[in-house]
Amino acid sequence: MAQAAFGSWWTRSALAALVGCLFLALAGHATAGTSSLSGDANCDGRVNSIDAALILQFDVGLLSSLRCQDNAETNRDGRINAVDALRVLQVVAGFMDTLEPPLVTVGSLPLMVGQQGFVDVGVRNIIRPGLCCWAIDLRYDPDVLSVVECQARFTGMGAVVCDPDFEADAVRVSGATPVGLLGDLVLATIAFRCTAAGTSPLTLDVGVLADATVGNPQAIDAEVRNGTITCT
Ligand SMILES: [Ca+2]
Ligand SMILES: [Ca+2]
Repeated sequence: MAQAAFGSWWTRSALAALVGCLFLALAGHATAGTSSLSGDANCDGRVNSIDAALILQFDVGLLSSLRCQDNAETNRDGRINAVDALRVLQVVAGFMDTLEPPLVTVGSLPLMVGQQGFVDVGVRNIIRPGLCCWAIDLRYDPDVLSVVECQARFTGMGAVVCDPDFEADAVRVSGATPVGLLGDLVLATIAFRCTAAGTSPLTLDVGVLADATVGNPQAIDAEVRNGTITCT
């Protein structure tokens, strides 16, 4: 009798300890820090199935908040739900390369008047099926800068153009390839010369950014990070 009672106590205690450990693991309290990593719902610096479980628990109301709630919103649709959890699991399983948002970027430079410098126009975090087609205008202040040269940097199968004289204040970088380009890519390198003192914004105007879906390219919803060139 006493042995049975002890066994029952031990079983309940073990279960309670196990549930406690699972809760701590799922909540990520033991290792939580800060992170802006998309998908990292518990801020432990990793994106894994624990994050997917946390997002699902939040979605069904078992958790009222997440430690890094902004990270849990992975597809920028304004909701944290099973779609976000699925995207996390796709990364875990290797079906997606990253949950970080696609970006179109251009660099920034300080230059002396009369001096020449280079900035790259590129894309980051491109996932499968990859980048197929792009047409991106880089606008600048022609009272401060002149374009010396514009060189397309893509050398694979397809066609690319970098037009330094597209408009009086804009360079156009465009290209197309049947092979989906993945990851981080430099699309063009542009040489500017400072012609007067001042600061010129480098503003990206993304006209086309489409993926390599066979027969039906889809627009890639990318964030834009502009740059500046300061001439002194
Ligand atoms: Ca995590
Ligand atoms: Ca979402």
